[in-house]
Amino acid sequence: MRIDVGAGGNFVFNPANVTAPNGTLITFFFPSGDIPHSVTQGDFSNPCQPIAAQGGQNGFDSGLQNSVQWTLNVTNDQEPIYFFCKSPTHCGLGMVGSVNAPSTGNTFDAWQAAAVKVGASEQTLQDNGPVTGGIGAVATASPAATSGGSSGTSGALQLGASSALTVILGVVGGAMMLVA
Ligand SMILES: [Cu+2]
Repeated sequence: MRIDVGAGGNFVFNPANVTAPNGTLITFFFPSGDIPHSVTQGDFSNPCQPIAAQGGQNGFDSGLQNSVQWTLNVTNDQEPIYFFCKSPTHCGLGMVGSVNAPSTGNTFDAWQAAAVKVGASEQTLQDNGPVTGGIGAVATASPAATSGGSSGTSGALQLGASSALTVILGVVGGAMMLVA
């Protein structure tokens, strides 16, 4: 399952709410560019702030990133999982998402409305870098570079192939220079 971060250059996750049973891998694709984004686990009752640790377990946090992909594994589909972007002002502009949010009560729409209500009062957060683990969904690795997320896994493979080609050409070029 794929979620695009900052899709279309907007302060959104797309899709912003997904239904994902246990074992679902959700891969977030971060765009290239000057504006970093994050996928930071939040708490419905305290929008635009990282969720408090539960039983010694912190919420997941990608850290502020560009041009990476990052995967969460859903481990508790019985509770909704809320997340937001901690890049300054983004959450208050409504850059939030959810996994398995209910259709009534604490819905995605209610979560986003609560974030927008925080708006300009949003507190700037420190970037403490990637946090693996998570509550109800866990990251097992830090973000990894992509080609910018425009073409997903195949793009990453293409980038790998072209990088290898560049290395080969570089070696050939170096050899030629030595011969010359
Ligand atoms: Cu953002």
